[in-house]
Amino acid sequence: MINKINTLQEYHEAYQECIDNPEHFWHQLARKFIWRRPWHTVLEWDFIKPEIKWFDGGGLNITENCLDRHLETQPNKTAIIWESNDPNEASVTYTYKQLHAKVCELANVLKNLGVQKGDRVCIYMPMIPELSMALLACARIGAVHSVVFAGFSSRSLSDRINDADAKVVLTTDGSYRGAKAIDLKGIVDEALLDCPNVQSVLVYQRTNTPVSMQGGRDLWWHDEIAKVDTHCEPVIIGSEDPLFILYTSGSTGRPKGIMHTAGGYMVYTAYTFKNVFQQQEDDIYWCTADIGWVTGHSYIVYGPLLNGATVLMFEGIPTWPDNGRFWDVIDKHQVTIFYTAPTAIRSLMAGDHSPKSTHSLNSLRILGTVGEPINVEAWEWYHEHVGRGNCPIVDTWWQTETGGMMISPLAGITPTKPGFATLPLPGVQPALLDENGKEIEGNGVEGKLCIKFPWPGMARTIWGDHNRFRETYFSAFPGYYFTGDGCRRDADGYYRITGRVDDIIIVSGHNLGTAEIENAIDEHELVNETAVVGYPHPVKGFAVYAYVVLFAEAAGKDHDALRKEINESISAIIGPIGKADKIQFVTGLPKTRSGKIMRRILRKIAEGETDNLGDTSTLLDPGVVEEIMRGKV
Ligand code: 7RM
Repeated sequence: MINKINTLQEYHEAYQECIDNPEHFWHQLARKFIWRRPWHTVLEWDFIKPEIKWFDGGGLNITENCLDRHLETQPNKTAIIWESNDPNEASVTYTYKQLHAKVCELANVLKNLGVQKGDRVCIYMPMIPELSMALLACARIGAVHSVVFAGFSSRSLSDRINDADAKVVLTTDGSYRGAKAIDLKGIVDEALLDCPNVQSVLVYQRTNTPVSMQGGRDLWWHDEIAKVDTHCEPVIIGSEDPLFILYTSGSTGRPKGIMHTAGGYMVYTAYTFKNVFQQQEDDIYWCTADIGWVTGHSYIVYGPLLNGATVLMFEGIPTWPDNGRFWDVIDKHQVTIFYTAPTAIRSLMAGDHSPKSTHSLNSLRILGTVGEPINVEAWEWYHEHVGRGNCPIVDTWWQTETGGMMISPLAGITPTKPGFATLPLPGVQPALLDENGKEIEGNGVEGKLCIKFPWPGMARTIWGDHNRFRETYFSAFPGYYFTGDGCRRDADGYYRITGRVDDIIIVSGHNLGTAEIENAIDEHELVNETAVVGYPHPVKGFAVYAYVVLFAEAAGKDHDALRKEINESISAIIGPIGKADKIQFVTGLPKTRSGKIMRRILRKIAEGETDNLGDTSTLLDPGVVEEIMRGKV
């Protein structure tokens, strides 16, 4: 159905075609989908305002393309295979026909709760099939989903619910993660103390643990499903109407509600999924991300289902009940395409977590990675120990904001190099910019990665704050979308992402804003001020290093006890993923005369650098640096 590139020459042709006539290129692709109303304009754009519109005037429902269209051709094909956290619990499968029915039922429940087109629904659920159904049910009726990763704290949840002004929350009684059971409903209850506009909470029973149900607000999923049938007409929405909001960390303050619209996102995720993975009809595709992140949205839910693929969904973690779980699951379900993150790869490289001789892994055909730069050692280990030396690796660079993959090999087609995301996909026009905002031409160069032409999957705004959208992505280099990443283009024109150039730390593939963590630490009553930086970590990619200045009242307090309390505070406000690996107590922070903390210096110290600290001449008190270096933890 969706155009597939089959050779390197075809890739180069498609790439060129998309430069010469992007509107024609995307028009031809978009025509392959079910539209209920044709578009009048393929593309309108302005990177200064910024305003981007794809397929404007068109009307569609993405679930018709994910589900209904496959009912004619392959109703009994497996859409979802679900593997429980507990290896002894039976797996569950849904065919396209069954999934369609489940989604329609849930959509009818949402309608009964008063949810209408354009309303926001917050989804806070573990990795069970009902989570995919929840996204699709919202899309079915034109509601805007806002999924919050179920590892976030109640405070993060309430902030996101309020920012999006969601009136319904979908959750479960509890969740399992390895040996742990988590009281999700309890976290929701706590969050909702601060969310006056939430009218209903729909609770799916996953753990059968006792929870409190607030009368007039909380409803059991199964009770409501019992009241509806499996027929639900799709609500047709405009191409440029919102499909979802997904929050991502900002370098300052509050998280940003990245908003994606329906038409362009649909075309882009479907096209990139098909081509990057070179997906075939009989593939069993497994992406280990959580649906709470964009990778899950685009490449567990929308991209694969748009292509009628079979998707494996896994509830658990790689290390439980033992370190072979990923390999067990691959063999059990005969996974052919496996997509994971460098942090997972690095944790499985360590110790004896490698696949054993009892693991076959010979169903695997293609491997993928996403989320952070992958170091050469991890790439080679992945290739040799997981791919058994014969599976192409696609290192896919993209972002929440880009909606889909941007720079990536096409599996088995683009020659790869360890550590390189290789070449831009058709429609993606990267540019490397220097400090003065000048585009650096030619090869063998390095700069800040920008994109100079729109692609259909790109975010359209930050929910409720278009100014911040412009400021964050379109103002550093006027006329360009700025990614926040540094990048090298080597002699062959291959791209290698070198990491963030802003105040975002990627810890185990999760983006954390330094400001966010600092805010959380500052909440401790004995903390005066703090500066947070990332430092390289062998497994997590980066880990959090916090420099903390205490109030005088803290004198004599046990430092290890304080460290524990500070991490509890981070855990409560952001979630356990934000915890600091290292906390150093200092008497002052290196600041410029204008009062700005010089994180550049702190980053170097955290990395273990002792002499090359760069220019310290603008420091108010250079003595502070000496002290910090002496006390490094
Ligand atoms: C998909 C996703 C985005 C940031 C991005 C980069 C980093 C992602 C790669 C990568 C090097 C990769 N969305 N990043 N993929 N860096 N190589 N293949 O991760 O919004 O959560 O993060 O992640 O810094 O800007 S995200």
